[in-house]
Amino acid sequence: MKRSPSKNSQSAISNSKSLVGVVMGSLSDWETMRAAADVLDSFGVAHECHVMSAHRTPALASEFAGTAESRGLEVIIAAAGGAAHLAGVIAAHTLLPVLGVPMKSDALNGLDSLLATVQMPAGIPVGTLAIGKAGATNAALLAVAILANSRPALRGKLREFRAAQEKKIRETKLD
Ligand code: RP5
Repeated sequence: MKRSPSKNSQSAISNSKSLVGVVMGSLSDWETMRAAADVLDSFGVAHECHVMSAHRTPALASEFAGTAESRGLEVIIAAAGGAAHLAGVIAAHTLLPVLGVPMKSDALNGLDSLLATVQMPAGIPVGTLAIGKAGATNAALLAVAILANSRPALRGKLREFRAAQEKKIRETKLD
């Protein structure tokens, strides 16, 4: 399980036994996407994180997606900002479920990223989450839920997570 995104094309495709691939368009997205890696870590889900771009490294994005299933990945989380085409391009090259996370952008606060990620043409789906850290967190939780369909132990951990979250809120006291 890698804890930081690989930074060059040579190391951007791994042969590890990761179940989830987390990819992002730029190293500048990592500050946000760490949240996804942290959630996957907390559930003990093996994952790999890489930087690749639909625009700046199109061949790498296509190679990563095209070989993902044969390398054992079961879910891909793809984050990008602005003209955010990474999740869509990845989805076009694989049958694996692709979860898109729109990054908050300087120019339009992530609305551009959201629309670019969510407005896929019929036939190639991207499950799009919220803009920014909430989306990164929920993408990882959704990846866990997908994997948990066929992994009872992981499903148990997800149930415990929900119960702990509920307990914390029920016990919240205001001044
Ligand atoms: C996108 O452009 C990236 O996903 C990032 O969110 C945005 C800005 O990238 P940098 O200019 O910071 O590398 O491709």
